[in-house]
Amino acid sequence: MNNNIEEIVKEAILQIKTADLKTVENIKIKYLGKNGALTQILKSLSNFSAKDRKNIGSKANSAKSVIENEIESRKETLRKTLLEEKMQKEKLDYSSDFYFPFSKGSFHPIMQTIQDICSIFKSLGFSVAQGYEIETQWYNFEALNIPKNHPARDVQDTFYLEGTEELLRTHTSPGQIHVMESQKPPVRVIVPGRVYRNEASDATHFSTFHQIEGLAVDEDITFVDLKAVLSDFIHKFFGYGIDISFRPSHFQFTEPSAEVDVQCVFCNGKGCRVCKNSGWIELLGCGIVHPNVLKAVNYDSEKYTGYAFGLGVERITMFKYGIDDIRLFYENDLRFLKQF
Ligand code: FA5
Repeated sequence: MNNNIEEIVKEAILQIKTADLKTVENIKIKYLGKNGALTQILKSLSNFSAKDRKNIGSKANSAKSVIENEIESRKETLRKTLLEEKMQKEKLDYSSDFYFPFSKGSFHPIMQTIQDICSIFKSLGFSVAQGYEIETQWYNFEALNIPKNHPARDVQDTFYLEGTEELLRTHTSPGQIHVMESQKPPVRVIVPGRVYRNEASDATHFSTFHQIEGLAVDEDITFVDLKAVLSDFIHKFFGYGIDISFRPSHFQFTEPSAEVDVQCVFCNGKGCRVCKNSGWIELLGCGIVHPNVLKAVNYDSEKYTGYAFGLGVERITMFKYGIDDIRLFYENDLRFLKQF
């Protein structure tokens, strides 16, 4: 009888190993069901002596658990395989219109330009840092060599936060100060961000817009490095056929300073509403970092020099895509946004 039980277990396990879900249920009935092989043995125990009954009964019961466990583990394996097959078959393609009937989103053109500009400057060895939209007057003005009551503060009409010393930054230049406070030269960084100015809108001016600040500080940096890096950037961004002009200018935080203009694409330099009949559109301000700015962050202004620039992201995007009014970026008109 003992041999018989072992044979039954072997036979059952062999069958279970290759059984599908339906067969496995039949095997269960065959061995453990009401008239199953093991049930028959257990039912017949009364025919045996007390000693054999105990021995055979215990063997038959453990054989029963072995077969039950085997069946459960086979079922589990089969269920998992079926589920995997099903998932594989029913894998959803979310890019397909069939499963996703809504139109796909895209980045706002301003965000796209910021990403494009960042990746060009990264390829030129610059890292990317973040500044703060709410700034103190020290970071936005004083540290940038714009002392209290200086007329230069009137140039940028500022949104002050009521009852505080704080303001909405008028440019990304305070980002330069944060970077220099947190690291020693050499520095090569760009700081993209949104800026605010309390000024009237027209085709090229808006009260909220984006800038990308650039800063490089090291020994022996000159205006030639600045010109080279900006020309390289502009050519990489717009292509090599573009006309650029470096025009002398004034910023409190750079000396000498310049503004970079590109020939107006809307009128090919003849003069129009967008370029205010000048034939040129101003893209950015730049210059050699003023020694007072280096001193404000405890850099040795005898040892180090640097250049800085601030690009207008909306202007660059207008120029790249031939958009003749900055306000279009902020009207949330889907017919406009869908083109990007
Ligand atoms: C500045 O903001 C300086 N911080 C730039 C700078 C940085 C100079 C580092 C030197 C060194 P400006 O006010 O000119 O400069 O603004 C820089 C650029 O932002 C402009 O060339 C223009 O492209 C863009 N810009 C300025 N005002 C507006 C506006 N209201 N709307 C949209 N773009 C603007």
